[in-house]
Amino acid sequence: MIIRRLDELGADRQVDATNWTSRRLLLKGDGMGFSLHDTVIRAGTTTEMHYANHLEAVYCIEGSGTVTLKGSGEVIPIEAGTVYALDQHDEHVLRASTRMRMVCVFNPPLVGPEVHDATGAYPLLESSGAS
Ligand code: 9YT
Repeated sequence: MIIRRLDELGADRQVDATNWTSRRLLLKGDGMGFSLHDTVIRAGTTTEMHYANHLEAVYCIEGSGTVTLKGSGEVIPIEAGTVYALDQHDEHVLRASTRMRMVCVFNPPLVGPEVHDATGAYPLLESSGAS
């Protein structure tokens, strides 16, 4: 069994981007077949994402904002208790009205250091590169 606590995560499991901080509780190396993140989105930010290489489910546990689907233009309100699952690799824009805290699951799992590329995707990495 793996036990991991948010307040005990090392720097190698925390990724800071301009709009968010992702605490990566479970990664590919943990062997679960998915990665599990506790992610804080900064208030007032707009983030364009397109996870072409991954499926992601996002469960909002704090705060509120919207997700806009780039294809249809549909605007979906997100608040604590809402999950959205990007089952079509949906290109989308997340707008955080307040600080938001999200539990995110990625399949295939992230390996550790991934940040968005210019298209809003994460690359498919085989390992974190750490020795
Ligand atoms: C909600 C969302 O996708 N935010 C970007 C960060 C990502 N979820 C992560 O790596 O934790």
